[in-house]
Amino acid sequence: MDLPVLDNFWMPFTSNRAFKAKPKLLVSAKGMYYTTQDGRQILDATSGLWCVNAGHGRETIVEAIQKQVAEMDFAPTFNMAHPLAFDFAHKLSGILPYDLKRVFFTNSGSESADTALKIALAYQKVRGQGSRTRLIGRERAYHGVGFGGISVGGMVKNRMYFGGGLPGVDHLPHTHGVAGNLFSQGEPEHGADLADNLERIVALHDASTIAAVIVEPVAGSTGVLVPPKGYLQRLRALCDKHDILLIFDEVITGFGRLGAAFGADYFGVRPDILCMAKGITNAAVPMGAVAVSNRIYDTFMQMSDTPIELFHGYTYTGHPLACAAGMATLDLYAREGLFQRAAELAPYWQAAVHSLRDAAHVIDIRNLGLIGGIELEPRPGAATARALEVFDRCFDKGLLIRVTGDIIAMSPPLIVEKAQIDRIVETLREALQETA
Ligand code: PXG
Ligand code: PLP
Repeated sequence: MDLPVLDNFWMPFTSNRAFKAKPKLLVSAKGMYYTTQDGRQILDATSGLWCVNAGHGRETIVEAIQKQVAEMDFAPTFNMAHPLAFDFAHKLSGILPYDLKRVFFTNSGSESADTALKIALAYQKVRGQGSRTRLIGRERAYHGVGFGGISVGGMVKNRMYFGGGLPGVDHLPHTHGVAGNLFSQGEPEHGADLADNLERIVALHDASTIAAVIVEPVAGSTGVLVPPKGYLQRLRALCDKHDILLIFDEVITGFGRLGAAFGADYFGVRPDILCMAKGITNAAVPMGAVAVSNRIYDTFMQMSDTPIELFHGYTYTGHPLACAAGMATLDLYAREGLFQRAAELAPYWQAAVHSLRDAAHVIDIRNLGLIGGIELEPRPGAATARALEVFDRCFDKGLLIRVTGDIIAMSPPLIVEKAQIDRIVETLREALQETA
């Protein structure tokens, strides 16, 4: 197969120069595997980009999209709608946790994060607490690439090139690096008290100026930071104490990744607003969503003094193809019991990734559900180079992993077999051994 012309596509979050010198092209996908342009099978240990939770090319999803596109390609949802958008919101509400049963559709996780922040600000205004304009994020957080998301986010490269960000934002400290937590299996023991930094922020700004706190239940993109035991519970209690909204960004932790429908279920902590994307359609059509509590939705319906209760939305909000894909995806998750399957496999996954403790260059290993993070000692004077080399070697050996900084992050589809987990770990061990 000939290579395409590589000049025109400006690739996202990629060294375009390095890629275009040595392209890696995927041309088809089925189940746990991609096929490369040169005809090799690649075992997918990352669910694409944390999104293909049910594995690739699932027939019922493909058929649902094909049927829908032939029937109605697009319909607006501003001042009119189509039944599928309501049907899908209703179906989704069946697995949404607690009382988060009202759904606003977006097209990505970035749009979900920005939508959640805007709903939080508008909610405070509508309920007569318009002085609550501050948003609190966390160091090392990833909430996508919109200006809202990078403002509350905490990954320096994603922020430093793009101006000052939203005003009135503050950050909690991240939860990594607490003494005694290295090589924790599952939730680390130490560090729940890091949530108390919210008290410090409240003392500095006053609660009456704070609208919301946003966190990822497990921080994914920054390199798999699992919350210390009790941390999220403490954050919830402090938000209650100060009447601050708690937003969970579940773009990665949603749809079975932790072995429960959502991180909120897994940790038993109720957010007020919940962001989704990725696994919502098994990534077959781009879509995101924001669920809010009945209380928030009802407040808008009862107290808004304008006919339009929320001045926000996207051309493609509730796109028919995405709704069709989402319906088929939720059916598939339920029919195959994939969230339960992830929960049952999690101990095997945990033992497998922690068996790399004595592999070359490994300085920490973290895991929860079907997520694994393996931190490497950076090569002196060349941060990220070692992990990138491991990534390349794995790809050459037929394994797709993800690297962020010097951390390897893995999140296989929830259909992964034990023998495939063994292969992931053994391939990684070899690649680490061969890397200087
Ligand atoms: N919030 C969270 C918690 C995410 O993980 C987004 C928002 C943004 O979603 P979109 O759909 O706009 O990309 C994400 C996305 C990685 C990686 O390298 C992680 C994400 C996306 C791409 C790569 O780990 N997370
Ligand atoms: N820019 C322009 C000029 C537009 O007309 C629109 C939508 O109509 C947008 C941006 C927003 O696009 P979307 O609704 O797809 O986010």
